[in-house]
Amino acid sequence: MNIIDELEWRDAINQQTDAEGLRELVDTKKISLYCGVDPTGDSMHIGHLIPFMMMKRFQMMGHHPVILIGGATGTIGDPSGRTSERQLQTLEQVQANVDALTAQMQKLFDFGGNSEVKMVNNFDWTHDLTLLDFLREYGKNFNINTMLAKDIVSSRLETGISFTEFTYQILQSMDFLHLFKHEDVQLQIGGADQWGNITAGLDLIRKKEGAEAKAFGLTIPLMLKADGTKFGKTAGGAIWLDPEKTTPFEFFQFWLNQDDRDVVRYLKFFTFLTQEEITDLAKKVETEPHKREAQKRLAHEMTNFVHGADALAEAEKITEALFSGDVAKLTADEIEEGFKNMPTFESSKEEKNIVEWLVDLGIEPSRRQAREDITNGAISMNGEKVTSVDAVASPKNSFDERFILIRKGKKNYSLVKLV
Ligand code: 545
Repeated sequence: MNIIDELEWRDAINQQTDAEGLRELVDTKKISLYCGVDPTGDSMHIGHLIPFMMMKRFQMMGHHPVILIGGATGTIGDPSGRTSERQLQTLEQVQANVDALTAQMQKLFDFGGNSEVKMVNNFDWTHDLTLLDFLREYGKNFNINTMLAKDIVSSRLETGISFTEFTYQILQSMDFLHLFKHEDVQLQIGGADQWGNITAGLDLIRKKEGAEAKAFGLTIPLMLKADGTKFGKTAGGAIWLDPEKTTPFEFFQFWLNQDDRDVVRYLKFFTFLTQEEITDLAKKVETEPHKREAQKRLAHEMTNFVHGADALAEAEKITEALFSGDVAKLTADEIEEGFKNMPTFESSKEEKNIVEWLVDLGIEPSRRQAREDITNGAISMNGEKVTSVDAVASPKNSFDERFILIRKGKKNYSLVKLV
């Protein structure tokens, strides 16, 4: 089975410039291929990750991925898929984002020592190009009519597009040509929105290197959810790879909560599980969906890949504690992570009668209600049932003098921060 069969099985191919030619090429040799990311932000989200996961699949089959960080293109910004002109970032901002994305890529794809993955920055071959060279060497090969006909540009003609953003496709084309010549890169991949830029690059390669030049383009379909809503977005926004923006626990929960109708597609698309393993999990979605084994495996694989084994263990531990109610075994940091999005209250570190304290904080509406809930055994503090209305809330009985956790009923948690 070659890489193209593998991608087809995973429903990971949208468009190809020459499907037969590429199939033949990967059957005869190990190729170099590339995908770029622009430093327009300081972290990728899971949508951006997709083509890089596909690059890893090429690598696993012996091919050579090149990751391009757009230190040059990032100062302009790709108009693809956007409906309005971008605000230029400062060069300092771009550089800070280059650093952040480089670190993120390194963590994910490990370029260390004998790794096969290479990283390049298009600033290196763009920054000293003069305007006249740009116009004479490259501009001459671009036909305005062809450029205008690209979706990216044509969709913006009504609202307007600057010369700067219009020129973006030339910059990305120069990269493909540069990598074709200097790194023997024969394939560029990207999300479906990159089709116009990728084909522009192929045109340039043919014009400069001759019609027989063997270079190819492949795009990956846009991820959709079975219910028609946008993939990768939750009420809290995008799912980021940066653990400061989306904690590993939230990340884990995102995958765990996927619909039965979507989970198998995601296993194929995102994980490195084998076809046999995925087929097996798909059967379990059919026969015992209540066990949610496919979702658990998806959450496990993704969190392990993006955040590593320790963060995964912590996310699984928090998930299990929340499910069983046995929160006492969690550390203060785990409490903070697991309860980030639950109702939060602040209390002083003074000891106080539990009834008074619950009412003062607003967790209980009245003393009468608080007493009633306690007597009925509906209130627990730090995972233990409160048995007396005379109990006290105290930093002595807290997580690291930082948090007290109150549960009302089966799963209504309130996090009280001691300040
Ligand atoms: C630049 C120079 C090249 C080749 C490619 C590029 C980047 C490309 C682009 N890609 C997108 C991107 O998003 C910003 C991320 C912020 C952290 O704009 N012109 O940089 C996304 N890409 C991944 C996928 C994508 C694409 O990084 O290709 O389709 C999203 O899934 O939008 O020589």
